[in-house]
Amino acid sequence: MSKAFPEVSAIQYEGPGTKNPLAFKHYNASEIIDGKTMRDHLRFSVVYWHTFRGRGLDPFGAPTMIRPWDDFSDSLDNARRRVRAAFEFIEKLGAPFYAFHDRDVAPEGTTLAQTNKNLDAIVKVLKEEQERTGIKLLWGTACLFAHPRYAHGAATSCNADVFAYAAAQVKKAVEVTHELGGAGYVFWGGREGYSTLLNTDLKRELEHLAKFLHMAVDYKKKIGFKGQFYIEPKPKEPTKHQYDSEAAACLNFLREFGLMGHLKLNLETNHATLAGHTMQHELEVAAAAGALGSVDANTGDLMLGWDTDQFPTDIYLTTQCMLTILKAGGFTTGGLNFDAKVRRESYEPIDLFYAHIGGMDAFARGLKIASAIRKDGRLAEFVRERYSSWDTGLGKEIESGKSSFEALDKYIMKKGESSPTGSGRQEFLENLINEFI
Ligand code: XLS
Ligand code: NI
Ligand code: NI
Repeated sequence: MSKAFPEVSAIQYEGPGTKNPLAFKHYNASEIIDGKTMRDHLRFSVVYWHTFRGRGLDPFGAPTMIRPWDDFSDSLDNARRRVRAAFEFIEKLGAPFYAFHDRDVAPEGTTLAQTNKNLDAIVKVLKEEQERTGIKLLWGTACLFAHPRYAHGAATSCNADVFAYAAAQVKKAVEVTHELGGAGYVFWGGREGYSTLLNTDLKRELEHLAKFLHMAVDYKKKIGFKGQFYIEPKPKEPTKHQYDSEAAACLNFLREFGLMGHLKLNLETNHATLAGHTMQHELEVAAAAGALGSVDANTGDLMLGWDTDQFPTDIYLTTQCMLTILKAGGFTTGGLNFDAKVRRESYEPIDLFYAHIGGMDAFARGLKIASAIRKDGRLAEFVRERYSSWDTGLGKEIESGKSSFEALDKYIMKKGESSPTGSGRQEFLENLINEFI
């Protein structure tokens, strides 16, 4: 087969001084940071849907993307060619992982049986390419949002038949993820929400979603799939309200329905900002619950209220992300998955390289900066000192559960007023961060 990207060879690390736009300035895969290679810290992943299925169409205009290897038909041959092109791209880029939805890789047939057969045919090619290149599957997932049958939801549909269809689809998607040695599997509730409460039994829908996930957990055990399950929060779009709206809502749902421990969170930057949070907030919330799993690395446009899925280039953002990820002990099964798409105007194949190289360099810098901040120690020391009243005496007693309202009342009555609290020093700390950027 002729090459999809004949003008590009393997992207190399050339260092910060290079003017070569097809080289890394900061991502040096084998460089050791804090005892681990950058490759193992960052675990970059390329998404199949935006990068190999995105065509640049929007509600106002036709597709723009030029993809010479793709005739845009639904044939299996086209799907096979696309796999070869995808792996050529990921291999030249030097990303160790990829991620896909079942329907990104293989076309739907007229029945589920036919669709599953199509999927099997393409999984065979994916497996071949994984073996040829050493590229691994970060996670698989099922598209439970594109087909009209899912317009009212999948696991939260008002129609029990649709729930059954979704279950059968996820069963198959988990099987192929297992077959491909996937490190994880993602549940993103693309239609699990509502457009109006007037027609919605919210309590029942949430219970159904929980039942669905419990069945998935049972099935995972049954087939011996050891990959990590994740749930991916997003507050809105496509529905007006999505049940998995943000990290805290997901954690509450998992706890309420006995699913904690079975699923971690896959957090996406643009979803965090749509929920009115910073990405670092979402990461901290997940980490505090021991549920920080993986990251869909992208960024939104704060001027726009939808999921623009742009490539991350903001060093301040990547630094904040890496500070929290390093503090939480780094990725185990998860990674930095570029759930991001090139702009409609960036329609040439080469733009896919520029976009990913930029995202990888931005996170590599974030990693180096975060590691330097941690090594320097002043930030952590400030936070430690700020809470030092909890390390001994009264604070220690409260934390260890040895106190009570009566005891505290007695203590403060005797003292008359609390001791002064030190300055929060926000500006000082912001300046400190900038020292490293
Ligand atoms: C959409 C989601 C989706 C998930 C996978 O906004 O980010 O792409 O990551 O279904
Ligand atoms: Ni995502
Ligand atoms: Ni998204």
